[in-house]
Amino acid sequence: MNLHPERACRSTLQHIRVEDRFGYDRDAQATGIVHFGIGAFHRAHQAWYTDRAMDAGDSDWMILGVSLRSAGVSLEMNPQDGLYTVTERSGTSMKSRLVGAVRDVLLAAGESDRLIRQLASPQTRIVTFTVTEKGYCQTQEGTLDFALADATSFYPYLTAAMRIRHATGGEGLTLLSCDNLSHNGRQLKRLMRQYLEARAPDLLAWFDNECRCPSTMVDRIVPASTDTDKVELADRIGVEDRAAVFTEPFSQWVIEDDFASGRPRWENVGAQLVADVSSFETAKLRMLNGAHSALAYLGLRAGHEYVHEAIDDPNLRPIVERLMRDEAAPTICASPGQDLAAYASSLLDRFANSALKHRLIQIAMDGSQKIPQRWLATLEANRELDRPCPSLIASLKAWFDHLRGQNGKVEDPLSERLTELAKDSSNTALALSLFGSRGLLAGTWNISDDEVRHRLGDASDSPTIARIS
Ligand code: CS2
Repeated sequence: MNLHPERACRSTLQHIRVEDRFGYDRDAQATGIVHFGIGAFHRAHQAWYTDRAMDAGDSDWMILGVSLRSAGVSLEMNPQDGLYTVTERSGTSMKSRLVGAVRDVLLAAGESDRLIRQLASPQTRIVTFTVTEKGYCQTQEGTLDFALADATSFYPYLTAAMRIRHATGGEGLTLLSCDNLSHNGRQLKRLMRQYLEARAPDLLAWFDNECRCPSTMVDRIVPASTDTDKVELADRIGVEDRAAVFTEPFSQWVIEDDFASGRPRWENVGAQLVADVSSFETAKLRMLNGAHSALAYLGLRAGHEYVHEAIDDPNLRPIVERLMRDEAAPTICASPGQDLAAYASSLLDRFANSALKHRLIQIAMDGSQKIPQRWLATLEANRELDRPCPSLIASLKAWFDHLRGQNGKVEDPLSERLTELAKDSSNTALALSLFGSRGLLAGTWNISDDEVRHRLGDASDSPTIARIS
């Protein structure tokens, strides 16, 4: 990659030519947030909101970023003193903000003492998470997978820190999940409790009384940054930014207002603090994410590379529109003022943003973790009302083709077993081996074997379904 000779960092701060930048004194701010999973999404979303909240006058909410697996982000961000840009793209317009909210990034396994010290520090009041669906280490039955949790997750670090906070009379923490799980706060609380019950039962009562796990709905489309993006950016802003993120102008954050000991006033910079996020969260998961996954598998199968190409395809657009308007929306109990028809229209526009270059293959990964809350919950709700879902069924069959290797290597925590099951199987056999009573994903969809055969088997390719798929 041939970038600009100067790198974005403290000493080049004044040379960075951006449209917008933070104005607060970073050195005067304490670290109030520890974030697990500091990828592009966090940098373009929660860190961006927190940065603007500090600009609007809040203090002591600097972020310590934590990577659980790879040192990649710390290598990008630490030489830049945690500084990076967020560039919003739409049509031909581009607008960059220099964000100062991330203090630095550590790799959990290599610096566990420092991580636990920061989590236990009285300065830290909130722990946020974007560890993706698989990062919560659930078994197919939804219980905690202890082998995974002990080896690769945040649970042990939090437990060690809670032990110190408890012993020293410290305040409780707010654990804020920002992942695409239904009832993400409730799920995190349930799994954290399972971990404590087994590994530190003496902390359970303290956790229940002092800590909070509000649910949130987070939304901003953030494609993985490419080298080409970063080269173009360097030309525009005059320095190299290896941690740059690129996103759409839209963003939404709906948060349950239930915090253990304070929070930034995110509402001053556009977040919505509400008593209950469920209708926003369900709409986002079933409509936005549900449509995204459908576009990914149907779009790749049709030979597309990007989301905007797939939504422009006259064969695919009606399937996705039907999925949102006629299959997902009727299963959602909207809050007053929440207009699901308008939401579907705005999603179609967002998907069509060709400046984003959002790769379908990025969305296609981890299907086994995403599909239950994106599609199966909708299928289940429609089944109770005896309503057909041709778009979702067509999408599931496109996922089957993806598992057969049609789009290259399958990226999924269950990839080995999934590809083994999919190899040389008919749709009927594969559907049964996934969703049948003894299937790999049994329990994710409450459906009998006969119904699996009837709805997903080869004979179920009715003319309507065949036409739309
Ligand atoms: C996408 C999401 O990759 C995916 O699975 O559906 O990351 C999506 O872009 C975000 O949830 C949008 O808020």
